[in-house]
Amino acid sequence: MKMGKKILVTGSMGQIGTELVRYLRKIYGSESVIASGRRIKEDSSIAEEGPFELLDVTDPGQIAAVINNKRVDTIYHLASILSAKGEKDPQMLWEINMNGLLNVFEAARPQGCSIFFPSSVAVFGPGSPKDKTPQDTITRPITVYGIAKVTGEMLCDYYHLKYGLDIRSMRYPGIISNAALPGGGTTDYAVEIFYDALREGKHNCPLQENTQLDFIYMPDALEGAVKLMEADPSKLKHRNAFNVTAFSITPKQLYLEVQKHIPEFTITYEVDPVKQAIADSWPNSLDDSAARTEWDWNPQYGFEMMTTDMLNVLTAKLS
Ligand code: AKB
Repeated sequence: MKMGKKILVTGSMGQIGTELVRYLRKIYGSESVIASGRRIKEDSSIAEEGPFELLDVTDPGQIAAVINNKRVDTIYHLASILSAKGEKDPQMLWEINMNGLLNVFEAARPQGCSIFFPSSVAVFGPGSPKDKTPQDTITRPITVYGIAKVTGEMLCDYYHLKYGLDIRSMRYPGIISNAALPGGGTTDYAVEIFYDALREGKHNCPLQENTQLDFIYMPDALEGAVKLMEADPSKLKHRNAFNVTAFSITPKQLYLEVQKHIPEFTITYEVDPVKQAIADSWPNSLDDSAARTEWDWNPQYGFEMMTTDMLNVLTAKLS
């Protein structure tokens, strides 16, 4: 176990936070990782498993108090609204995602905390190359979520260059996971399809069957975040933010892969125009060679292996 760090995780009851807190506690020790969130969710045990603080990232004073009182030196700032939900209330998204990030930077500045900021494939837009989208290319998104992520990436650079904060970031594609559900994202279907296959034997997909998007499995998302934060800074030519991916699939391909395990499983398509427009504006596939070269991004789970593991874990969980 690596000791000596004091880590704060914001948004700890979300899809990534729930698993990242447990992962970090295994590496750095339970008492070294402070989970936080605006409220305690009834279906989450994160607040009982180790240190927890009620923390609203839209309140700068609350963040500064936790950082100072708990002597925090590293922040994984996950609190955010996802893409599809953001389109329903852009102002709320801006308040939480953008002003929340600014508040975290300002509170972290006097203490010189290191910060992990999850960016997203949502930074890309219709003008970006669709296939093998390069690390450095046009980023003109059409969602408020994407605009906040691009601005966030630029602020990461600004706070690094101007104030020397050690901020690192990666552009997550859709993340497939089996602990906490995602909510309000465009890629959520790729998690819901597993629950629906096992519980109902059918799934109603909000995206067209041929909509191709990048994904990674949660164990790789967690390992990647810590690997990036632990990487030798002299090797990082890019900081904000690295493209990462493991596999690029369509709803139909995912359906057929799940059906190999559950032959009676069926799918229908009822397209959500908001989600479809967002997905259509995102890349089909990313070029993640910079992450592979600069800090050894090396996802372990491919498409088939992820599907088998998801079904095994969820079958045990739901039985
Ligand atoms: C979403 O769908 O909004 C997120 C993302 C790709 O950033 N999962």
